[in-house]
Amino acid sequence: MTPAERRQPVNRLASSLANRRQILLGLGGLAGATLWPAWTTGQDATPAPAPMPPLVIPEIELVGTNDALIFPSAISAGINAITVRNESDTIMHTFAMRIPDGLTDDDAIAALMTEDTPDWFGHTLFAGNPDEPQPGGGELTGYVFYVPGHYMAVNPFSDGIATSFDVAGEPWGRPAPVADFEVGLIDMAFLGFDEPIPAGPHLWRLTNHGTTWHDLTTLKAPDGSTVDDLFAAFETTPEDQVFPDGYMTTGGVGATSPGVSTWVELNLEPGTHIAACFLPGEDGLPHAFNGMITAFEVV
Ligand SMILES: [Cu+2]
Repeated sequence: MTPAERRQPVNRLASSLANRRQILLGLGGLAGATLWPAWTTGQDATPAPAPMPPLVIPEIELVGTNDALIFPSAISAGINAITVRNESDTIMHTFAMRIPDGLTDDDAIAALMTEDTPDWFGHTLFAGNPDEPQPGGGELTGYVFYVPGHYMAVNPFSDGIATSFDVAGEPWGRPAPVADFEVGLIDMAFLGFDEPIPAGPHLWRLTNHGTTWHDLTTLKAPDGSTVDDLFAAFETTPEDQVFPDGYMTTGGVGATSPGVSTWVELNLEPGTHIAACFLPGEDGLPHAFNGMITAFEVV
């Protein structure tokens, strides 16, 4: 096979690029070691591969109202841009989980309703998603990677309203967005809040490096306040109020499984904030009560 003949499949693949998997599979079937120098030096008049077509990331809306959670019944696998809009009059807190093959929506709802959660619940996939947009139309946008399967999205703050959806197709090909910040979630702490965070809109990537589910809530707090101040304020907060007076949610991400990355654009104002994970652990307590909470400054 001449070098030109070897290049043909590569050029054809590059110019007809539908996703990266095609390229990877194509190169894997060729003599990569001899192919690479000829392909990169362009020693003859073979035209350069056509520019790659843009890889379009689907834009999907998740809308919460007082009595419904609205999401497409089917989306494509891979990275999706998710905008969560809160049209209810209270906090919207959502998560999406993959229901294991062979189980039904009813099985998933039963698992959510019982205190004695079944085994699968602890290791099914929680994909992470932008979370806690402001009531009355607030929006948060982020990026979520979905593997194929059947999912259920739940908003526990509106009487457990849920909707299920299917994810199908090839999850390869759409590149992960480039984030401004990296935040790590571990058992039981956050990584990445040692330095002040610049104010304004920034894309955060959160990765769960732990062994159990985690999420992130950011709260605008009274300037100079500490985690202890927040805990003290909770003690006098009425039961029907989610956060104490003076503390306002400024967005975060919903439940995220170990090994999963999820992205959210947060737009924080200067001042003291709190980052916390309120997901329950095996002891039934929110992780925040076991140390997964920190104050940080936005400047
Ligand atoms: Cu946690």
